[in-house]
Amino acid sequence: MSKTALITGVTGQDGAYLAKLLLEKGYDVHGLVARRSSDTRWRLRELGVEGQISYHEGDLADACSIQRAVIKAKPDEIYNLGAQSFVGSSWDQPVTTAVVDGIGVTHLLEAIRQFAPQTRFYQASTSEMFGLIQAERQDENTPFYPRSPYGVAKLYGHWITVNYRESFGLHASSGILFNHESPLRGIEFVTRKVSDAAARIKLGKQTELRLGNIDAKRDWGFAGDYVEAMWLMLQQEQADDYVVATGVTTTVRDMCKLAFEHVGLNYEDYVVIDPQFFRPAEVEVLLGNPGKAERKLGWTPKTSLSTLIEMMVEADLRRVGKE
Ligand code: NAP
Ligand code: F7E
Repeated sequence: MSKTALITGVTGQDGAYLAKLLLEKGYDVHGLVARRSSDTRWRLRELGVEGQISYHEGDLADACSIQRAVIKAKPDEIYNLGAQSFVGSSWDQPVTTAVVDGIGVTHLLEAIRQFAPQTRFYQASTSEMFGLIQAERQDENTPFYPRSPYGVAKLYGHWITVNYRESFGLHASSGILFNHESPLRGIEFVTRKVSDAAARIKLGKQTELRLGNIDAKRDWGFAGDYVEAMWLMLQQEQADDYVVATGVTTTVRDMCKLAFEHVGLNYEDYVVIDPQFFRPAEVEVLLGNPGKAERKLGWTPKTSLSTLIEMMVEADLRRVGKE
């Protein structure tokens, strides 16, 4: 018998890669989609899976819609990937971020507790919860210190997941994922902003790239690798929490260098530092220790940052070339 999965955030970067992975594994895939005035399914089309998913209209802020989706889909596994996921916007929409990224998790956990207690649950937690880092390499035992309304909301989502596991015995796991990118990344995130700009400048369609704090360091991996770790977490007998990262950290500056070098350009000739892209409070450095995921899940990252950035720049060159 094939398993059924419900993915919230199925139209997002990770949702698209996870839907493809689960379909390849023979799952019946259901997706929660929020009502929007314009099309949001382009990533699913890009991966050729749009027509293979059963869609349920709903919003994480709306408990009724969450209950209905859980009851109708009857999933064996729920992956909660839906979120207001852009750190920068979380200062502009702090309450929406708290409701969707925080309270939305409780809506799902309550629906599972009341209507489907055997359903396994994955919560998309984040390295942003470490924020002002309390250890040089962050693992599952590192204390949290979030630095944005996004980090604070996600910390609530993480702890309510742990709490429902401990209170009600739910099979609820939290994946503390470090930054992961792909050609399907939203254009507002720095890797994609850079790969798109490198392609446009190379093709003569842009003259400069305006960035904020290019000394910030991130532990960047490939989204396609990271969704495998999500799936592995829900295949374990016991639910648990796992850090998923590469164990390598790089400055935004060096990531830019890689992208521009790939198209034969020097980033220093095009990057302009612009105060509007600095944040009210910055997470200066993140570096994960994925040792537990390696030992217990048998998961390791497969894609280096240079391969990832090349993949992104190549995809943007093709896309911009057709415009
Ligand atoms: P993303 O591309 O921004 O996708 C977010 C998804 O959430 C979209 O499908 C979006 O729908 C949906 N969504 C937004 N508000 C919603 C609402 N109120 N109700 C229902 N759905 C809603 O994010 P991602 O990069 O795939 O990340 C997936 C998850 O992992 C997020 O929870 C994110 O916070 C977390 N995370 C990401 C990273 C990373 O580096 N990518 C690292 C750690 C954790 P629309 O298409 O309609 O906007
Ligand atoms: O910023 C710096 C910025 O927006 C990375 C989300 O998926 O990962 C992501 O959050 C760094 C920051 O990602 C620009 O200040 C400089 O230090 O690509 P980002 P993020 O904030 O790390 C975590 C793990 C998540 O959970 C989130 O959902 O780059 N930076 N100049 C810039 N960032 C942006 N966006 N734009 C710039 O111009």
